[in-house]
Parts: sequence; structure tokens; C-alpha cells
Amino acid sequence: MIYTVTLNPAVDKILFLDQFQRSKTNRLTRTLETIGGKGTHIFINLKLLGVQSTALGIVLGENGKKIVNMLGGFGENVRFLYYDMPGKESRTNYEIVESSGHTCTMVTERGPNLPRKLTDDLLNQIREVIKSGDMLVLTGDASNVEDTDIYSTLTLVANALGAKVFLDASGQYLKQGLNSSPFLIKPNFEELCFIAGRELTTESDIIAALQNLDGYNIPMIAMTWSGNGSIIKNGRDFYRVHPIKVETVNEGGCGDAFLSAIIAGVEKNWSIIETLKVAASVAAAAAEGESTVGFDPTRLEDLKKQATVVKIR
Ligand code: TA6
Repeated sequence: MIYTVTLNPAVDKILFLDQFQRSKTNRLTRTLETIGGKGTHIFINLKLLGVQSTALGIVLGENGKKIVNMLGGFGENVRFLYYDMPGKESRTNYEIVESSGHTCTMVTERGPNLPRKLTDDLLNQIREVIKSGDMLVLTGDASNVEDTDIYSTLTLVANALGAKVFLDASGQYLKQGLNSSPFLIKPNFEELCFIAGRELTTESDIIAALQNLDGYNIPMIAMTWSGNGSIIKNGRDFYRVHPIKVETVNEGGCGDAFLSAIIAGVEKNWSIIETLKVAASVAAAAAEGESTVGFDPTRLEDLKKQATVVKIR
């Protein structure tokens, strides 16, 4: 079984307008409310790819109930831990989508601080459910958890139980997560520069920075590069995944879509080339959609024909 974990889920409010103007009154053309948080997106995208998973995480208050209700619409395997604590509500994130220039800007709330008991409950739930051969997907912001080692702790527990861990985090949560040797990390370009501790300017720079992570024994590294596609390290091999040009409506969530396809490929034992072609296609289909989550599966066949994956080393 694949388990997705969302420590800081959200309700996403997507705000559409023509062009955002600072210090002016901006009139929205429409709004859209959907589920937010990277783990929840992986759960939904996997469903669209025909892959079963179970959604784990922590929700609080009325917003928490709303998140679980929305998730329930995408599958029965929703096993979030719900808490009703005075003054604590799962967060709301805002995404400004400008039709001119097709830019999208995320404005995320911090989310409620999670007392240690709550993350211990989740840790115990993970200890109970994970079996050898399972996969654990740890993604998204965890700044609502004081312990920046949280992802490292969860990874060590899952590794010891014989599971594969997929980690998509930022800052200290990512840096400390390296030490626990997850199966895959998905830093974007900025996050790889952060880990490398320097500005990376060329493709060779990026490959050298990825090679410098060999000491952490992470079998697979997927560096996403927003509109430039991505560079993948799989064992000792390197692949360049070129972006598929599409009519972009909302880029928010494309990284989650890309990772969902890689997880599906590992689960279904697709070849690396097939996996990366599907990943590029799912990310492109997600960009064509107006939401931060999901994509139109009927687009994949056509998009896959346009996918270019090159083994570069
Ligand atoms: O990737 C899209 C998205 O998951 C949005 O749904 C939004 O909620 C945000 O990113 C959450 O990301 P964060 O890193 O704050 O967990």
C-alpha cells in the first residue's frame, strides 16, 4: 500500500484575475475552492492514475472537517487524525492566478502549531500500518511542527519497517531528511541550490550537485525546474526531462502531479523512460487545468507522444 502524509493540509482558495496590481483594488473574475496540501494532491492524482493509496495526516477544527469531506470525494482510504482544539484550525492557502501571463502566486498560511501528542499519534499510526514493501510519501510544508527532524524520524521508522520513502520538503526539513536516506527526494531548483549551499548556473553544475549527494544513499533524486522540465538521478544514471509545451492555465500543483506519476511508475514497475514520460505528461495536463490539484487523464495519451526524455549520463 502507498500511504501519503500531509502534516499541514489546507483549503486552497484560488483567486482568478486578469493582472494583479499592487496597491490597487484588484477585482476577481472568479474563485475556486479545493483541497490543498501536497500529500492530499498525491492521493488524488494517484487515484486519477488508477493507483490506490491511503491518505494520512492531521486536521483540526471546521476547516479540518471540510478538508476530510473534500478528500472523501476522491476515495475511501482517508485516515486523517481529527482533533477539535480551541483556536486551532487547519489552514487556508491562497493562490492568485493571473490570466495575462499565466502566472500563479501562492500565499500560504502557517497553519496551527501541532502539539507533540498529535505528531506522536501520527507516528504510532504509521508504525501500525506500514508493512514491508509499502511506500510512504512525505510531502509539503511542516513548519507547523516544531521538530524539524519530523520527516527524518518518519523516514527512519518507515525504512526500518521495509518501506520506500518519497520525500518532498523544503529548507531544514529537507536538509535533515537527507540523513535518513529516503528512497527519493524531489527538490526543486532553488531547494537543490539551498542543499548545495551555492548558486547553480549550468546543467553540469546541477549534475555535480546531485552527485555530491551520493553519500546520503538516496537511490532516486528528481530535481524539478519549473518551466525547464527536470533532471533525474536514478542510481548512477542521469536523465533530462524536457517540458511539454501546453496552454497553461494554472501551474500550481504541477510538481505534485509530476511526483505522483513517478510513484505510480515505481509501484507499477514501469521502465524509467516510461515513468518519466508519464510524469512529464501528467505535469503538463495539470498545468492545463484551473485547479491546484488533479488533471484530465484523457489528455495523457496525446501528451505522452510529445514527451522527450534523454539519458544524459
Ligand atoms: O503544490 C500546490 C500546493 O500543494 C497547493 O495546494 C498549496 O496548498 C501549497 O502547494 C501547499 O504547499 P506547502 O508547501 O505549503 O505544503
